[in-house]
Amino acid sequence: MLSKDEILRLNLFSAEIRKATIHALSTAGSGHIGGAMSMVETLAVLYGKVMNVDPQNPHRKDRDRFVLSKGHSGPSLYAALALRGFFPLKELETLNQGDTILPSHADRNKTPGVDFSTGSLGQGISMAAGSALGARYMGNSYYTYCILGDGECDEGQVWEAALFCAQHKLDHLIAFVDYNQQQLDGSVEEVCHLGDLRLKFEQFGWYAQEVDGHEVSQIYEGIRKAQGQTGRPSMIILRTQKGWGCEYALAQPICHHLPISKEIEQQEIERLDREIEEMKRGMA
Ligand SMILES: Cc1ncc(C[n+]2csc(CCOP(=O)(O)OP(=O)(O)O)c2C)c(N)n1
Repeated sequence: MLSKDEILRLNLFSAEIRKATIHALSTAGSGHIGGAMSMVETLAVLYGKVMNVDPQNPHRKDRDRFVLSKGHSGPSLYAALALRGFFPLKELETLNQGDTILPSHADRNKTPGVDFSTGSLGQGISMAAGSALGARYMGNSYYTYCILGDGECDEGQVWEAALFCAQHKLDHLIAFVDYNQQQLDGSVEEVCHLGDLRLKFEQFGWYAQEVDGHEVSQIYEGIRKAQGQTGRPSMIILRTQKGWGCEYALAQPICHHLPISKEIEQQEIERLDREIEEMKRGMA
């Protein structure tokens, strides 16, 4: 179980990831804010607590691997990596510009700490399967973590990979679906309803759980339970809201990709700074 201090530290990390992401997106002028925001707490738990990574040596062989299968949400991953020290925070201001190390979608050839190139939805979970199987062949015990989008689950490749992971008993693979119920231009229900996603993964042979994706303690507990599994892969369905933690995005009917002005950045950063102060006071 996480201590109160750990929860505070991870909530503060989440707020810092949000601030750095909004700054990067407003410097670029626009971007995939909705899905970047909804997975922030999971990034905070992974990069702030769970994952064995070394910013000084991003290619260390025994590191845990991370696949951002919903690769368009790169900006909040970059913010988490920068805050962990993989590269200077200043780089966030080059998001999606020519010659940047931080393209809109994740690219392993450009960004320290990014293990897999993603953006074509549906493919990341296959990469994660390969990573987990590769660890076994190499006699390495690292974990592979992977975040999928709920809209992404409309891709047939996700289900082919899900069968493969169960067939090969990939118990060092822990995947998440960011179940924010929205995709690019509408709700998941309207575009292609997923039904009972937890049951579906269970039927595919996975150990599946559902947690509040904005509660760091629940995410952490889910990961600990998943790490206790042997002989089957794990899925953690994150109940989230698209745009969470950015009032401007939350207020839009569709917040997948939005323009973000400097005025909006200022309002959001001031609000997040107030939240940070309140969190710190609450623990004093
Ligand atoms: C194969 C493929 N088809 C279409 C797209 C365009 N696209 C980018 S994001 C997106 C919606 C993704 O929705 P979801 O997976 O729910 O992500 P989130 O809401 O978490 O951002 C689409 C259709 C793509 N990147 N790849």
